[in-house]
Amino acid sequence: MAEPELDVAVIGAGFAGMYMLHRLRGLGFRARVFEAGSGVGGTWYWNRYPGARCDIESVQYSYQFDEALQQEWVWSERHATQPEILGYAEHVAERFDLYADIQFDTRIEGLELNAAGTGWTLETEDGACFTARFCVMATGCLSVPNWPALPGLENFAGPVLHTARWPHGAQDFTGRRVAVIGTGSSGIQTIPLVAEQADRLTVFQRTANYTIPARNAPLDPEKVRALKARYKEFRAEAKQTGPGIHAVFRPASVLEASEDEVFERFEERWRDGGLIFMGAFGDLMLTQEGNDKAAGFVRDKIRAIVDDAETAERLCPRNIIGAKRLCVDTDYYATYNRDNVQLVDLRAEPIERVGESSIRTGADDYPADVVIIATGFDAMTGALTNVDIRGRDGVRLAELWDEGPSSYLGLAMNGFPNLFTVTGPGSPSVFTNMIPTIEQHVDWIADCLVHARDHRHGRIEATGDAEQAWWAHVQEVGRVGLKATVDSWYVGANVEGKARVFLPYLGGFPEYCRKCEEVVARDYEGFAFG
Ligand code: NA7
Repeated sequence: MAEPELDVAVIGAGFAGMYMLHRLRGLGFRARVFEAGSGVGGTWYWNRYPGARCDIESVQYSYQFDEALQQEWVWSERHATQPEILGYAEHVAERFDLYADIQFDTRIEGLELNAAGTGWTLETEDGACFTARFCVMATGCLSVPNWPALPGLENFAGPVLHTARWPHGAQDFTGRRVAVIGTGSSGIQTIPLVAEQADRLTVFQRTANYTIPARNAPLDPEKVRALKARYKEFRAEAKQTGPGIHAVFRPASVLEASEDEVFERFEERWRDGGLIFMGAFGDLMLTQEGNDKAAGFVRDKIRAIVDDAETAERLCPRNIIGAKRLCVDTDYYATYNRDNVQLVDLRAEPIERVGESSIRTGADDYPADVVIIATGFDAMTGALTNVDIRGRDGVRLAELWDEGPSSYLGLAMNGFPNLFTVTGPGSPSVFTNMIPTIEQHVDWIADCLVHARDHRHGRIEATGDAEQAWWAHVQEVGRVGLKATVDSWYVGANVEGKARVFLPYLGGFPEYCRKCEEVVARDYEGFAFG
């Protein structure tokens, strides 16, 4: 059999693929990254809509593998904008000379396991083929756009812009009538900015969402200096929390606190802003009664901010707060006080048809020159099932996962030897601070590859038993509390026809790391080598 061209092929040049490449090269592996886009950054390359920002604080949403990098890079704001995060990714690519081994504008369409089960053939969209001993899918959790089935959308005369595939270059909405469909994080971030420009903005909301003020602001250089003086310790402390985020998570029970205290604590968190709102009490996600207190607090805020009582009620979510990912915004609710903004409740009047220059619901016809689709992603599995991955005996991953995915640690799948996933389903990924979690996964994969090389193993594969046991554990932990009770992308419920399965691991970052370390200590327990 011919020698494969590469030791390791990495798919995707987001934060996972970039760091994977850096590690692999440092270890002497022949590695190349294949990237569909024309630049690095992954989700931050594609999601260029106005208002796009990270909901994790910039000083935490960044790499820590290189002390000089984290000391020298200067973030300007508490929550970094998409252009700043993209600039950071580009800086890292240049700083570590990653561009030399990234092949851009190359979409991998298929992966085929060789007959011996010891390597993969990669097929690109253009029909080119590459061979590699190992493949690492660094394809991201939020990278495949979810397009809504809207009858007539193809006949709309103006631009149709998906937040997750935003065109390069500024879009000018001045004098235009804009429709936004979807009120998740992307919609909530972009709506206030589009409203400032557009002549008219009509927001089509299917489910009202909870959002907390970001309280974004320039970073205080003094505070940053103090943080950088102990960055390593700060990072280590962050890793001890469930989400891997440095913040105060109060363990106290909301059910045992007095009404005054409950109000005080929520008020404090609302004032401070950000995702950490849910850290006000330790049991907000455990009981309906406790959760109602947080939900009720936010609903009262919405009613206080939004002038029109009917609009305020439409904006008030009725489901569990924190079951879907909490949103973080700047002036979202207040935007509905503008004369040029209108909210349409799709539960009361579903979209019937998109016309050439309007959107028709059961109740009215709303004129539009531009449609912004903010309907999210085929999260966590979409980027894996979108590649035609054919494992042992020609089994297709997409077919195997038809009833829902399964994975060992979110890192590897039985039947697909020598294939790793970074933050795959069954990893803590989206419940944690993604970049540090990516670093943990990449380091684990790098160590595993070195182990295989040192022991002259040509094949590494998760065993079926280990995968089943881990997946059962992921499902069991996912059922704890209220998270799984709501339709969300965490359970695959946002994509029509997708199996409803709990996708990320809810057991927390420390517990996950402990398990990964234990696997290694037990000589890669749950993996078969050949
Ligand atoms: P999300 O959070 O999945 O939000 C998508 C929004 O689009 C949400 O309001 C959906 O309503 C709505 N949606 C989806 N399909 C439709 C159709 N067919 N018609 C009308 N409305 C629809 O995606 P985002 O991009 O905002 O954010 C994803 C993550 O990125 C976010 O959680 C952060 O982690 C960053 P629904 O609630 O399903 O009724």
